[in-house]
Amino acid sequence: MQYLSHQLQQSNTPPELASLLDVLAVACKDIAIRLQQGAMSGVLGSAGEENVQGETQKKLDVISNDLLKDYLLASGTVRALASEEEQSIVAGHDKGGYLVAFDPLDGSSNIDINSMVGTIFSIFEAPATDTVSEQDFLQPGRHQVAAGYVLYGPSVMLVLSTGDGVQMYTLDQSAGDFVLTVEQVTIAEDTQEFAINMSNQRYWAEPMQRYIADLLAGSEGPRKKNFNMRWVAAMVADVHRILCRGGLFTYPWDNREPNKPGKLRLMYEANPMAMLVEQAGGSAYTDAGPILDIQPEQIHQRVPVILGATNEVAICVDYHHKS
Ligand code: AFP
Repeated sequence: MQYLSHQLQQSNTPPELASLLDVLAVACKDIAIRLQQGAMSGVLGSAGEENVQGETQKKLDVISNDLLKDYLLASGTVRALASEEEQSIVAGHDKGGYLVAFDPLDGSSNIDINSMVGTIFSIFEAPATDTVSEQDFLQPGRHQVAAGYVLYGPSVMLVLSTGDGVQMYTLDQSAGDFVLTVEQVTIAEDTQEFAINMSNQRYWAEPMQRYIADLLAGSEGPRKKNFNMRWVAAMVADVHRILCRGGLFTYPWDNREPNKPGKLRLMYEANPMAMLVEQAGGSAYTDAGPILDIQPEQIHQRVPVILGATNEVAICVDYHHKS
């Protein structure tokens, strides 16, 4: 059995990055325990506060965020961190080699219904300068040195890329460690499965309405094949399905709040997932171009997302260009 730390050593991951990834894995095992306790330990429900996004925080959002901050800041490997639950960056160890951006608990609306949630993380090298600021985080996603997530599902799974493909690990509860279970993840170029929140259909831009209508038209329509639909309402779970069996996932711009480019956040949702999807042979775009090429302007900025099977993403993006 290949445990995480052994696999990282074998893959020539820089020792400080391997140490940081090990700390992230330990923090997420701690989060998994809280989630599994659920109602028994009074961690469900709302924390009664709003976060920087104006979203009501769940108790487990706050607990997960605090756990990750404590572990990461104590590790000595983190120069600074950014979190969905933090207004601004949090300075870490002045000799820390890495910047970490994370969504401590993606899919929070699933917590109280015992459905899937996950922790998403994105890692950049720290600047060589003495000081660190939000500006240091504002790098295109292509500069990430590692990205991944821990999915708290029937199995607790760590999915990770350090730039050499994508590996999947499953938590061995008895050993208390993550075991390598998929050595190389690949996404098929074509698919017959898509993921979108259909209830927003009337708010989408016209090209997305046409693209989805053509999927729904199935074999009698222009695509000449039938499609299946899934929507878990947790990006981490929908992306995991795509890494496991292919598909297309999209959360497009809609006109409910026209000034908002999308719902998903670039730094700690779209960028890390885009790295994983590209490393697995898929594509990750906005309607304007690759997500990993976007020059960020602020740490909580939002983007529209179209990711998954390369040929299907190209078809979806093409609907926007033709219009
Ligand atoms: P929450 O963390 O607030 O539940 O949002 C999850 C998420 O950011 C992303 O993980 C999902 O894909 C998407 O929002 C679900 O959005 P809808 O609830 O509008 O379907």
